Amino acid sequence: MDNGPGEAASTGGSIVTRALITGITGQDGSYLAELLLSKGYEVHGVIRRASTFNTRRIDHLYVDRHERDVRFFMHYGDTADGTRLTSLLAQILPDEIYHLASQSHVRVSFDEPEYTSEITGLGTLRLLEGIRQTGLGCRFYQASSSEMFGSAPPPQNELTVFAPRSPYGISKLFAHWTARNYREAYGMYTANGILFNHESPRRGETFVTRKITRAVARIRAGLDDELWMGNIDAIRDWGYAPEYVEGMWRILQCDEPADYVLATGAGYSVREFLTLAFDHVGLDWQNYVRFDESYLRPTEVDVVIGDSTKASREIGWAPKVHTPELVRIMVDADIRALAEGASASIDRPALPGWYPATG
Ligand code: NAP
Ligand code: F7E
Repeated sequence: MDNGPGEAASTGGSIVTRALITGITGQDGSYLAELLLSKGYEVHGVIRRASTFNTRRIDHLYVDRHERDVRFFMHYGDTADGTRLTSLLAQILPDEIYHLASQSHVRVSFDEPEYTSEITGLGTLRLLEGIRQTGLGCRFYQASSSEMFGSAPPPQNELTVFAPRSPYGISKLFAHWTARNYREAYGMYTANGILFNHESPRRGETFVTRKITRAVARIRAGLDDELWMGNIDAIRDWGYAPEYVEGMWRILQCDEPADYVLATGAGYSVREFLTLAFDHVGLDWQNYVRFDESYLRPTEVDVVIGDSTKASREIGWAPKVHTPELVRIMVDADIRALAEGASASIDRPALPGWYPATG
């Protein structure tokens, strides 16, 4: 698919900012696309060719390219394919690039370390090299991760020494340092957002939060009676994804490129998340949760809790939704989705006023 021309830089005489989002079909990509469209951007997204539909999270944004005033375009591409990425850059000529595409599952990265390095690590290098070779003067956002902190003690901030514990964390660290190197070596505008876990009703179903909230909805409905889990002592700093993509945008609006931690600053164990989620529907998690060692990781990140003081001070970013409210949002959305059927499993825009009406 390639449903958009690259030359539309202005509408009705006004200059339109053009963004390219890799990973647009993912949780963050879908919220970010909505946010940028609501700000008047022209949005181009890279999607992977698949034998099944993988655009569930962005279908509501799609506009036939023959319509008037189309500002949303999709292009086939893959972070494994540098030639294609470079030709897309030359065709689209983006002002801002949000590089979100990645093999993003930590447990899977132990099963597929080479593939994860290829997509999550080298993918960033391919894109940056494409920007350098085409001479684009665009801004570049790299989706860095708290997983890079690994075993470093909390709270972690921009000055914490990285100690990754998974092929995913190591691949993200390669990408993070590559973005910094292109900033320093070539004067390119590259910024890293070091984001702690952020979740939503659009979260992939195999991440722990969504796995739990889906299970709670199904158990409540009498469809399941057990939930198999791994290490429930791990502690994470869980925020709300729509707020984090707004942080990504703020990071790229700075005059000078820099790296920022985005986090809520509070840690909860998986056990506490289970308690909050089951309590919300009046159930006791201990009656349903079972242990399955296949969900354990060869090396675990025991505790990450972020300190986003720098983001608060320099870009005015601060999260409003904390973990307990996030749990309620996700459980309620999964209960609703179950009642309405699978086609309703993608929630509607979450923060009124941010997004265009999408039906
Ligand atoms: P996600 O839901 O897993 O989405 C990942 C996106 O990358 C999807 O659009 C996926 O496409 C795409 N992708 C995967 N492999 C690709 C390839 N080879 N070529 C092109 N696209 C590919 O992840 P997310 O939660 O939105 O996270 C966005 C980014 O932030 C990721 O880089 C993630 O590693 C990073 N991050 C996430 C968190 C978090 O808590 N969510 C925290 C820190 C950093 P398909 O839809 O076709 O699979
Ligand atoms: O695991 C434990 C698991 O897979 C969280 C990605 O977005 O955030 C995410 O990575 C914790 C871990 O997320 C199960 O061992 C227990 O300690 O939801 P998760 P993650 O590994 O923190 C970072 C910041 C990213 O960048 C990543 O892209 O929960 N856990 N039992 C389990 N985890 C899963 N998935 N499934 C279980 O059954």
